[in-house]
Amino acid sequence: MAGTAAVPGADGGKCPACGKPTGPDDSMCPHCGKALAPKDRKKGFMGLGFLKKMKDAVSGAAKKASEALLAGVKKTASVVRGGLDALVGRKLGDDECDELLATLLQADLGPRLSDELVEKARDAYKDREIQSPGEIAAFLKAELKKEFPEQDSAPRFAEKAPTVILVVGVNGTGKTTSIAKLAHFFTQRGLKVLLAAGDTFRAAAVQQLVTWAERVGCEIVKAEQGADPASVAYNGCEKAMAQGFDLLIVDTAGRLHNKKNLMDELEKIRRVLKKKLPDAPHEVLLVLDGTTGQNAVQQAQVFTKDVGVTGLVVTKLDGTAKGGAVLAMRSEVEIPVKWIGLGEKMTDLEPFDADSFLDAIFGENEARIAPKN
Ligand SMILES: Nc1nc2c(ncn2[C@@H]2O[C@H](COP(=O)(O)OP(=O)(O)O)[C@@H](O)[C@H]2O)c(=O)[nH]1
Ligand SMILES: [Mg+2]
Repeated sequence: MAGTAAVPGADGGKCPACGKPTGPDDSMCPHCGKALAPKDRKKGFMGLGFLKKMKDAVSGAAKKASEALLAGVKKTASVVRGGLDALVGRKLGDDECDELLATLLQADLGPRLSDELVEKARDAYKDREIQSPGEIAAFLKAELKKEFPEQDSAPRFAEKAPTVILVVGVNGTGKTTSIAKLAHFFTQRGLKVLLAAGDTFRAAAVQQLVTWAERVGCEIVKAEQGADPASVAYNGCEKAMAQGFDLLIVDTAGRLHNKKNLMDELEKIRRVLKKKLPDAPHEVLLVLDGTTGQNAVQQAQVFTKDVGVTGLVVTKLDGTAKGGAVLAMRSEVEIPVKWIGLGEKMTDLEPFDADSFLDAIFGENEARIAPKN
């Protein structure tokens, strides 16, 4: 493979049958045709082929899983669709605009975005771009689509393994569960994943991640309760580099009683990771509890200012009618939503795909009309 001169045996890149070098993307030995396990593929290099394959895997997963998504966000969808259905057959006057606003607020799209959408719908109706309130769903979908540039939600990978993902957020939002889900997602796709139990504040937090690592079938680096989280992250990074892991995912504590301490701790973890790998962390994911709606939006604003967040994970969308907060994030916080949590199992995570999400909320059969600029 061009640019990936594999050294036999280095970074696991050796066929167990013929002993010849393998590439990072090979599912079969290119020399003797033996099927290769992930451990037999070359590690330590993420070529363009690899990055493309991962991006395809992520976007493919989003499209395929849309049934899970439909089921996951059905509470939010029923609020939105119920509200829009009530307008069908009426003129879009002041009362109807008020009702539309109330519907969007109830689904927690937030005051700013909701106002903006209602005003756009009102203008479009005046300009006869929308002929009847029945077309509002398609119109809103098209307007919201403009807010989500496609490439934005793609996960970030290091050009050369390991990629380091730091996971931050307030306690109880679903950090540890989301880490397990991410580990499962990437392990299933052939990556060698290592976890670092950086929430050393409570012994139970370490144990929770250990249990998940066993279920997922990946390795974990941990320390005693009370140990310095930055040293756990450092040890994780060292092991990931030395043993050819593709991905290191670092868990962190999220107690907010003293925000400055928390931010200092996260900053120290970043600093220490950089000592081992100057580009790390390659991704900082902020986990937000979707059931808290606009509070999640506020948390996003606080964290993104201080911690260099590169992506959002919005969890618990299965339990709420406030899933519109995912859309509010986009207008209030300049960080893309990358993953959404749709349940407590390790399979209940999807890459965020704006099209599928908007379909799930506003109705799949609504025409995707092009918004007028
Ligand atoms: N329904 C549902 N529950 C979730 C989801 N993600 C996490 N949880 C639950 O939220 C609780 C807190 O999760 P945890 O990962 O421990 O949060 P952390 O404190 O941020 O690490 C647990 O009971 C999880 O099972 C989700 O997407 N849907
Ligand atoms: Mg946790």
